[in-house]
Amino acid sequence: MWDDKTRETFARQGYVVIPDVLDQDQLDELNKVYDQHIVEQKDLQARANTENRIRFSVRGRESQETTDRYGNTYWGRRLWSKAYRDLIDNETMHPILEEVLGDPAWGHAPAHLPKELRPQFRLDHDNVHYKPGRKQTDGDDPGGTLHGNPTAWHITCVYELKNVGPGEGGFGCVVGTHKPENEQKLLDIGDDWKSNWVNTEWTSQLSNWDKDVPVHRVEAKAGDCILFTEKLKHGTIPWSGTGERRTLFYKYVPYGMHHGDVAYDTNDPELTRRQKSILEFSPNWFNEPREDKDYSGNPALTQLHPDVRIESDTSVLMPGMSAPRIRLSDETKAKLLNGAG
Ligand SMILES: O=C(O)CCC(=O)C(=O)O
Repeated sequence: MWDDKTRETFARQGYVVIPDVLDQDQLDELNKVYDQHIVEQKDLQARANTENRIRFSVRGRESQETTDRYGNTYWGRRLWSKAYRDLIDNETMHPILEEVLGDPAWGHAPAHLPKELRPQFRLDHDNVHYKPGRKQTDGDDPGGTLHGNPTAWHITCVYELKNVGPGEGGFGCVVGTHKPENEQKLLDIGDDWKSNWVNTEWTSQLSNWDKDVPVHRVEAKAGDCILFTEKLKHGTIPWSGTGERRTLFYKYVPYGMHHGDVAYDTNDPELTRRQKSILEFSPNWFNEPREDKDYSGNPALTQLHPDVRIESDTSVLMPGMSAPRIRLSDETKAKLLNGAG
């Protein structure tokens, strides 16, 4: 499943579909809980009739605050059920995540991440996308804009709970744009390529789109996992399937690199030890908090690892890849430059 051919596909495209990751029993449970907690909720039913995508998080279903051993505050309580918790460390995806987030050659982990910490990746956040089946009478669906950046450091497991057939929409991307050389081809298009990237009933692609960087509309069966790097330009293609879109996104980061600002409740007694370790904040970090967020509830997010560096060494990278951007304040950079860190 994750052999050299799959690695090569992932390295070239920036995404790969790993087939049959979930069996029918897992799908049945995930869909059953989805039915109970999501689709039957009246407010969501109402919103399902609008043109907007429905997005929410597995973590945020109920809220309750708890505190971990480092004094961080966690928000949210349950990951719905065993099947949802088991996706945190899915047996097929776990070794793949460990490699892609642990080996700096892929450009997610900083090159200076000590070897013993490399296996310790983390689930940073998650999303759920839902779309009801489309009817002739339904109005416009604008889809989403392209985003992603070659210097990103997180990767996503996209679990499809229902089939996504040819041309139905859902996950789309511009193949190869996780590499700066290909990203440049998009930047050279000029105009608003972020919004005008795909031809559908409701949207259209710019006429001067560079054919070297084609858009892929990714099809998948229920139970498949689309693995993509957030370095890749990707977005939501308007949904035109007659059936529902039910997609789960589990977004992971290397040890000591955070993307979001909230965390999971690791005091949940139903989590396994391995799941807890994948959810728990690291005690120290290789990047610093975002300036636009309040981290007072999460003091450990500000503790830097002694080996922090301003930049990741690019000599370790696979051909064409970018190193992760190390987010540090100007003050920290100045200290590191002066040899104080
Ligand atoms: O599959 C989709 O709808 C796109 C998802 C997306 O844009 C994201 O996860 O950042």
